[in-house]
Amino acid sequence: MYLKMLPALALALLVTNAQAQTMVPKLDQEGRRGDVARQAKQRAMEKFDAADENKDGKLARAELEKHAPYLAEKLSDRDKDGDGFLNWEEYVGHNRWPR
Ligand SMILES: [Ca+2]
Ligand SMILES: [Ca+2]
Repeated sequence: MYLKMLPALALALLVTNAQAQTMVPKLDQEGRRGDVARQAKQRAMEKFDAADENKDGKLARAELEKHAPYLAEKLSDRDKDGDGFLNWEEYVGHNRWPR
């Protein structure tokens, strides 16, 4: 009885894992997921550009503190290349939405 259910359970776990890895939809995805991705990217770009006051394409700590304090607190975590600024990929936290 239990043994019969194992393959289904294993499959369910695999699917869940795959979904977690693709939580961030790609921009070129068809249908609703693609629409959501494009809209979310658009909103993120507007916020990024509004926060980037000196228009150097990256967010300094002072810009983050003013516009996105929650990211200023996480700057050292999010700043993957360690230059003290958040670039676009570091700001959105993934590289699936190239600018
Ligand atoms: Ca800036
Ligand atoms: Ca950086």
